[in-house]
Amino acid sequence: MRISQSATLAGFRRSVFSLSPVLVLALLASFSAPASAAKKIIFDTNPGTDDALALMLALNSPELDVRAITVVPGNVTAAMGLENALRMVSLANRCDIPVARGAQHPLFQKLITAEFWHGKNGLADIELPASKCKVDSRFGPDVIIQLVHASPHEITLLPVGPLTNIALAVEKDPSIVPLVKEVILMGGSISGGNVNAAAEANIYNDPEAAQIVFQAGWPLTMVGLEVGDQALFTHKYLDQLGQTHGQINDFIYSVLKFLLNLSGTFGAPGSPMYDPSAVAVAVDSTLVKVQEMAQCKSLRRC
Ligand SMILES: [Ca+2]
Repeated sequence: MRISQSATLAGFRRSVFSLSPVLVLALLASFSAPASAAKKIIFDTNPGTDDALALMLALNSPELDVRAITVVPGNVTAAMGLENALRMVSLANRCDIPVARGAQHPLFQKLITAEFWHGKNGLADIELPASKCKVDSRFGPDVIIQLVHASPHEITLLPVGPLTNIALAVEKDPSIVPLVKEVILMGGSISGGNVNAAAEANIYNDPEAAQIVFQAGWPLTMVGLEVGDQALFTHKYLDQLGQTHGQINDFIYSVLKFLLNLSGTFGAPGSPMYDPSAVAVAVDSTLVKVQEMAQCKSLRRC
């Protein structure tokens, strides 16, 4: 495979080193309001247990200003994911953030959900109170398009699920591509998958959407499986988290306890922090080392 280094191909970076779970824990415990200079993000998500951790991390990181949450199916159905997103935003007392319904299925593939990993309700079987927040009436990809045009060169897209909504936004309005500040996504792998030997779940669930997003030509940082696998959340950190209490804290504690028990059944020493790692990179890009890689305009020309 030939790797080109032209200017338009230089934006695709991959993360190769882990971040500290201690820092993730510290950020999870931070509850400051967004600062005015905070990075504007659109959080595209399929909640989902690690999506829940990532969302709470984003909402409670003063470095980030969550402008919208768009929901995509993947870990759970679109309807369940939307309900979960609304309940979590309500728990965080952030009904000011638009939560929009997105795609209902992958572009071409059959939807494959993963309740076995995320619990029957997608949130570790934790029943959050009914949401006091209302769903935004707009279609998720339209929210992305509108917000990017409203704040050109300022919006960071932060997808932590299949890339269906992002791809739909690009297909509907390609003019957003040069107006997006950057894309930081959780997905992909360079050393082996978690669905099969090669594929990571977010990419596997909608590979056509992933191709559109990876080839769009915008600056893109892929926070792949390797990063989350090195950012292991262990019982030691859970014990630390359990020493403080609050609605969000207790919810996060229960999700992490569920994930640690699940990881334990596979003999793993801790639970990988996949989606939270992408948020952490958005908070502080120096947490990881990245390697510039070629971004192919066409798979046949790579
Ligand atoms: Ca996810």
